[in-house]
Amino acid sequence: MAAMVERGIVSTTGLIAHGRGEAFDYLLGEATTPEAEAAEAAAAALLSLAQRPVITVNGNAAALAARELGDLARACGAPLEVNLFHRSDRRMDLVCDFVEGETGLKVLGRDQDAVLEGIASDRARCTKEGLLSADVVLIPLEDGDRAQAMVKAGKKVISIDLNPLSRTSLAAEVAVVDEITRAVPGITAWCSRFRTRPEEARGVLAAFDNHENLGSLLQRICRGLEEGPPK
Ligand code: PTJ
Repeated sequence: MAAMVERGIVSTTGLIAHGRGEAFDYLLGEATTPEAEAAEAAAAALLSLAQRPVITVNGNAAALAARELGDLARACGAPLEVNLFHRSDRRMDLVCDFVEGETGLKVLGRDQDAVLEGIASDRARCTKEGLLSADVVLIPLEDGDRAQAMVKAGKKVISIDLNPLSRTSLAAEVAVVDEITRAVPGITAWCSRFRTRPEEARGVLAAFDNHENLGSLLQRICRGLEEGPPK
């Protein structure tokens, strides 16, 4: 990630966000929990059943998992849209070029021609073709304001965020609390399964309750802390 900051892909604030994520990953045992697995299945179900799914990509997501996000985009038929919090024209070009080079896919975001209501920062900028007209949006490593604005705009939001208490995780329809490099291949595998099984996808989605799943994750973290260090 430090090298990615030097290249201009990751912002300096992105390094701090990365550290926040790592701290939660330690509390979760640096592994995909059963709750994360359930959320990954529900996320894939939502993406598979969507009319216009979109995957947003920021600097951190690009640096950590560009290829994996490209595989997921192919598996669920969603375009990748680059969208930066710390935006400059130079950084937009750098991240778009990087993601296109890693995935072999053309990304949306170079020509932002729309604005998402309810956000003061540059992060409101998006594309009409992508994010603005999406019904389901996957937002890896997203800040809370933008996640809430998307929910308010009527979009079904899937987050990937290691913090189960973040505003993003709480606002999402499906919050995947897992490290991005584990979460994305997990979601992709479920998408491949649901391609020929829409009924199964509907069943998985109907059985998923985000609030309950986050509660169960928090209990898991608390149990781990009470048990103390592994022997
Ligand atoms: O590239 P930009 O300019 O768009 O900026 C991107 C950042 C990440 C700086 C910006 O979106 C931001 O400040 O995000 P937040 O509010 O820090 O939220 C990021 C969330 O991602 C935090 O809750 C972290 O715990 C979580 N996170 C960090 N690393 C990972 C992670 N979740 C999953 N996997 C990770 N590797």
